[in-house]
Amino acid sequence: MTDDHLKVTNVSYLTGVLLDFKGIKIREFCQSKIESGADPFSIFGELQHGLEEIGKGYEDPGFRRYFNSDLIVSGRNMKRAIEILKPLLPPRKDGKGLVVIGTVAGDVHDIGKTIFAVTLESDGFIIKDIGVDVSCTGFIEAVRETSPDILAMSSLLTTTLPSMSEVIQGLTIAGLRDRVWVIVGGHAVTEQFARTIGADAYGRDCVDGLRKCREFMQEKV
Ligand code: B12
Repeated sequence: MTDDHLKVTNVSYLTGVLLDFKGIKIREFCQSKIESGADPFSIFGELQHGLEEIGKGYEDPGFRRYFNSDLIVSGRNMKRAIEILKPLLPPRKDGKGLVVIGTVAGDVHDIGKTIFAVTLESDGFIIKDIGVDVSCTGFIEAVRETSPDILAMSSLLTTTLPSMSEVIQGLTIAGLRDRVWVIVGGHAVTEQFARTIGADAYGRDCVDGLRKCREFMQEKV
C-alpha cells in the first residue's frame, strides 16, 4: 500500500464523517482526535481537507459526485465540530486588540470566519463578529462605531470578491482607511487579490491570519 493510497482512504473517511446526516460520526471523530492528543487546529485542518474534497466533487463538471444537500450536511457537521472544539480554545482576556469580522455581502459561508474569530479570541483579541452577508455600509458603520484595530473580511465565493474592494474604497471615502488594518481571507481570496484591492494582509488560513494580526499590533506599539 502506497502513501498515496493512504491519503485517498483518509480523505474518503473524512468525507464520510462530514456527510453523516445524523452528526454522530463527527462527534466520534472529534472525541477520538481529542483523546489522542491532537490540537484543535490540526483537527479543523483535517476536516477542511474533507470539505475541500466535497467542494471538488460538487464543482466537477465531468462527474458531479456531490450536490447542494451535501454542502448543507457537511456545513452543519463542521459547525458541530466547532462547538465541540471551541471549549479547547477558551478566550483570553488580554485585550490585544479589537477585531471586527464578517463575511461579505452575498455570501453566507461562516465556518472559516468563525474558526478565525475563535482563533483570534483564544489569543487575546476582542472580537466583534458582525455575521454573514454584511453589506458594504454594514462594515463601514461597524468600523465607524467601534473603532477597531483590525477589520477582517471573509469571502468563499468568487462572485462576492468585489465586495471586499468596495468596502476598502468605502473606508477611504469615509476617511476611516488610515485608522484600521484590513485583513482578508476565505477560499476565494488569494494573496495577489488582497494586494490588488489594497488590503493590508491576506490570511491563507487561521494560523497565518493570526500571525499577521499579531504583527499589526506589534507595529502599533
Ligand atoms: C459547506 C459549504 C457550504 C455551506 C456553508 C455552511 C456555512 N454555514 O458556512 C452552504 C450549504 C450554505 C453553501 C452554500 C453555497 N455554496 Co458552498 N461550500 C461549502 C464547502 C463545501 C465548505 C466551505 C467551508 O466551510 N470550508 C472550511 C473552512 C474552514 O474553510 P474556509 O472558509 O476557506 O476558511 C479557512 C481559510 O480560508 C481561512 N479564512 C476564512 N475566512 C477568513 C477570513 C480572514 C480575514 C482570514 C485571515 C482567514 C480566513 O481560515 C479558515 C481556516 O483555516 C465549500 C468547498 C470548499 N472547498 O471550501 C463550498 C463552496 C465554497 N461553495 C460553493 C458554492 C458554489 C455555493 C453555492 C453558490 C451553492 C448553490 N448553488 O447554492 C451556495 C452559496 C450560498 C451563499 N450565497 O453564500 C463553491 C464556491 C465556488 C466559487 N468559486 O465561488 C465552493 C468552493 C464549492 C465548489 N468547489 O464549487 N456552501
